[in-house]
Amino acid sequence: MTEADIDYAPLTVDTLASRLGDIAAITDRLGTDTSNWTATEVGDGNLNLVFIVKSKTGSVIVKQALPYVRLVGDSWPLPLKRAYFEYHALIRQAERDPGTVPEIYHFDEEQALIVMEFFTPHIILRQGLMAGTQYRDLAKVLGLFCARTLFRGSDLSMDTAKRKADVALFVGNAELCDITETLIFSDPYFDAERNHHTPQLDGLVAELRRDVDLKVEAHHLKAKFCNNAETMLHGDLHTGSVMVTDTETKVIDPEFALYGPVGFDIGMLLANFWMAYFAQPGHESAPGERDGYQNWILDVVDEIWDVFSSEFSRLWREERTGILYEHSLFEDQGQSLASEQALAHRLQDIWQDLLGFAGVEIIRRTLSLAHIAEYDLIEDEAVRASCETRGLKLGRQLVVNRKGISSMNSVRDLVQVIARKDMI
Ligand code: SR1
Ligand code: MG
Repeated sequence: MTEADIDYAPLTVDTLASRLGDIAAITDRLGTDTSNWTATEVGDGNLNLVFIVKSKTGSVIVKQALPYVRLVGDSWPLPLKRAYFEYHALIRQAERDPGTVPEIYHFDEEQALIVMEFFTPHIILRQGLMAGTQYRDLAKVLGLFCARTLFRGSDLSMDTAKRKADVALFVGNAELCDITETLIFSDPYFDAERNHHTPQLDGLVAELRRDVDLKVEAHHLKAKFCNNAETMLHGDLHTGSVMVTDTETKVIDPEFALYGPVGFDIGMLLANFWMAYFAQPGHESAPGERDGYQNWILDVVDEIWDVFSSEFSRLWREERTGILYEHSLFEDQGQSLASEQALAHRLQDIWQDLLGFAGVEIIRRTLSLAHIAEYDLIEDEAVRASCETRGLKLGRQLVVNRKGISSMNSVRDLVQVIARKDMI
């Protein structure tokens, strides 16, 4: 059966109650009297329908894949099966880092829909970063989430037959992988049809596209992304995939899940904080108003990396049950220091990879199809271009010079030097 043969139909606010009103997992929460339900479509992402459905007794999120890319329209078809991969990723993330992702109440593969926990009063982190709001425990939750999901989805931890079965399962998410491979690693480096950028960047864009070192390194990173099925990645871990309140942080939307290199998720995440940092002058009401907030963003980045590396190290020492770096070869031979040496090497590889992946993420969010609200909502084009230019300068450095950047302090210095320079 192909997707064309099935009885799929997109939900609307008017049909949702009649179509979902007899599903126990939903009526348990909203009640059986669907006349009390209200549905609002709130999808503001690039791909799907998202409904908040409420009644007097509860609320749920209903997320349904559309057969095309919502951002572009039906000229860009996209398979419905991405909901299946999101469902499988959410189940695995919930096991590996309990309490951080939404609980699933119901999954309908044919209708490509997932009914899940509605996080309220949480907002999308990207909105909070534009508003200049600080969040407690944000870095801790994100650092732990990355370390636990990335370690526990790999051959450092899993039964290898199960991991191989998972690699086979997620390999089917080829079309979403293709979006990442194309939009992140290739499109920004030539005049691709879907690209767009702020006009004042024309000169810099031409320079970047002539930059042989940048193009070669971006492609080395693409090769790493395509060839290294190390662990199950979230696959799209930017600040639009994080929901927050003052005290809680949650991670959503793993429909791009795939097996890939450990450094990818964390690199994409840090890139989005660095872009939020450079975008702040476009959101302040007086010059310098957001200086303190920019420092807070850099503190968050420092802490995410610290928490990630400590938790990854703890898991390495306490949960290394997979086929890689077996205890029988190291600790059991009285060679704990050898296992520490191997850990240091792995963290060093992850560090260099994450810098590179962060760099290409920054560049693509400025030049390729899918941009970020922090930049796009800056109305003054000259201000927007100067924020974006700073990001591009950092992105290029991270991609080309990642092997020469040894610590987060060096990145912090680099970010601050770039921030002080006159750009346009
Ligand atoms: C066509 S989809 C564009 C982007 O939106 C998603 O959130 C991913 O980041 C993807 O690259
Ligand atoms: Mg998304």
